Amino acid sequence: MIYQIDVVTLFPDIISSALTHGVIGRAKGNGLIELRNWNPRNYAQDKHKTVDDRPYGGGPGMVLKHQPLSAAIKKAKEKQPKTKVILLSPQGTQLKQSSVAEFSKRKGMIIVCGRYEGVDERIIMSEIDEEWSIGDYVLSGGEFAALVLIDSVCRLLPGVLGDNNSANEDSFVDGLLDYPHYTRPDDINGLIVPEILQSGNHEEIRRWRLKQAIGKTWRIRPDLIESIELNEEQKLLLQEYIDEIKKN
Ligand code: 4GN
Repeated sequence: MIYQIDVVTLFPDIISSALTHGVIGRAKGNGLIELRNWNPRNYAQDKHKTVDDRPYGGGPGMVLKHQPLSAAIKKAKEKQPKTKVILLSPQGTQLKQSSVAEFSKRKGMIIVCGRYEGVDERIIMSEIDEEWSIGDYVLSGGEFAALVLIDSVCRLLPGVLGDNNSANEDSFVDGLLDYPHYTRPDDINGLIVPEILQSGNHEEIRRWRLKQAIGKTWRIRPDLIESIELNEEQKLLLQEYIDEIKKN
């Protein structure tokens, strides 16, 4: 099953060029992902190909016009008639790893990228099914938010990451931050790799990593600890972590 991504954007090169790199670029080359861009500019009707206009009520900036945007969305929908149309904006529901995982189970996405001060509200009323945000900050356009959504979703698709299991071990999959990673050499200016990681004892290594993940989450993201239910092993490891801190 090929994951279908249709992006409605005034700057298709931002989307296309960013997705030529790394694992997502390879997945596109391997035919695991299909990406199409739809530029509202190509559907503008006047000779100047106008896509924006002044806001009713006055004020600074311009608003993305209904007609060219609506026409571009319609073309995207012809490729994916049943797929939900997503707008990325600060008003959306904040994206979480759990929502990313849900997107990766769909057949594809139609993503609308806004520009200027905003898009005509009638687009949101009649063409947009879901509004999502990548976080509480403002971007000059939806393209970088779209790339965050596309990257986070595509790396979860079967066959995109080399190791079949590596996405299952990510941060947030169990609601926790990641454990520390090391590679050679074992000593960098006296900063040494924890002994246990060189022991070959897989059960001890698993336990150490889980303890570090829980401990780090407890220290720097207590809100995440509050939002999950720790199992008995995780409670014990957190207590061990706290006791170790107190000793030192
Ligand atoms: C998305 C889009 C932030 C986000 C955006 C976000 C473009 N900024 N936090 N900017 O996910 C007005 C029209 C602002 C589109 C929008």
